[in-house]
Amino acid sequence: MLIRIPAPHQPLPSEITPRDAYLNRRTALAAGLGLGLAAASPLAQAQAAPGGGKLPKLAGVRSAVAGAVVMDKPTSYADATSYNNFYEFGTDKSAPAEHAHTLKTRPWTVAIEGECAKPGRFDIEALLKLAPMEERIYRLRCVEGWSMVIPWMGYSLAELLKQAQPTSKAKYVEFTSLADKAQMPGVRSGVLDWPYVEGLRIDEAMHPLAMLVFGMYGEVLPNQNGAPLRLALPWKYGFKSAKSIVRIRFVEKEPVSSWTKAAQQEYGFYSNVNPNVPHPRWSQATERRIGEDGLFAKKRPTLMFNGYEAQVGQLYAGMDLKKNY
Ligand SMILES: Nc1nc2c(c(=O)[nH]1)N[C@H]1C(S)=C(S)[C@@H](COP(=O)(O)O)O[C@H]1N2
Ligand SMILES: [Mo]
Repeated sequence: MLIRIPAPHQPLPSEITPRDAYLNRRTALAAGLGLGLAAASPLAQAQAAPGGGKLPKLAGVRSAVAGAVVMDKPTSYADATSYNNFYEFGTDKSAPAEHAHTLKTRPWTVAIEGECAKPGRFDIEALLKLAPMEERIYRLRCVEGWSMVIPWMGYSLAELLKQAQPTSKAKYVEFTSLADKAQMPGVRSGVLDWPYVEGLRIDEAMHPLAMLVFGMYGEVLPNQNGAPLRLALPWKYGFKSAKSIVRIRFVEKEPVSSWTKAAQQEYGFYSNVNPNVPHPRWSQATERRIGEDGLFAKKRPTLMFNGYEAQVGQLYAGMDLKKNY
């Protein structure tokens, strides 16, 4: 039996989970679905946190990357697929689930461009086979003050990036989402400057926790969650994790993301989760975990780097995190 010793900054599950959820997890652990046996048991968590059962299955093994599996209880599939931000389909939380059925996820290619020795186009079928599919359970903290816990299927973004052999000029990576008015009704509105663009410093992009995601809850991604592939960057605010990506470009200069363009003082390039740096219009000290909205539900304290400080803190050593928000 493996005993997991939480890092000092990580509260014990018994401290952060409502009592009944905690007891449920104890039962699941006793049944062999917990972390001890899960490493050898593909999709163990998917059994504990079922998907919708309507989309193709996507199998994977429990990730061995440090910090890739948090102990928090996964958000229900129903909540994770009905309360979404995907402005290409509208600004209401319910709009993506209502409208994203018009998104065509096949055929799909991702262009790799810019400062690299091997630019090219990757077909989605090739991307699915590029590296072993892993299951990781990440916290997702939206800049708006709510959070979820999602079992993603995918692999480290670095697996793809290294194939392209970035040059020494590749200081940053820019990600572009699909923007097609015919498939995405929200793109007809001027709420953002389309296409949706995001960016990372190259060392952030190469960090093993930066994940290229193809599925969730043991199934392929629902359209509203960014099918057929998106990012999951668990230590950053949710908007950094671009959905339905069609282009990845290695660049020398810091990319300007869509949200920074829209409101530079509010959405900085780094956008690391940080309870000590408030958004200009609200505090970031606490969060509402989706699914815990009962009468007695308490807000949770937001964790530095969303609880991933032990893994990613070094990336920002010596940086003023208030200036580099
Ligand atoms: N292309 C694109 N990607 C996007 C967004 C978007 O509007 N368009 N919203 C972001 C925001 S604000 C969040 S919180 C997450 C939500 O991901 P989820 O719906 O899978 O929970 O997706 C991010 N990725
Ligand atoms: Mo968000």
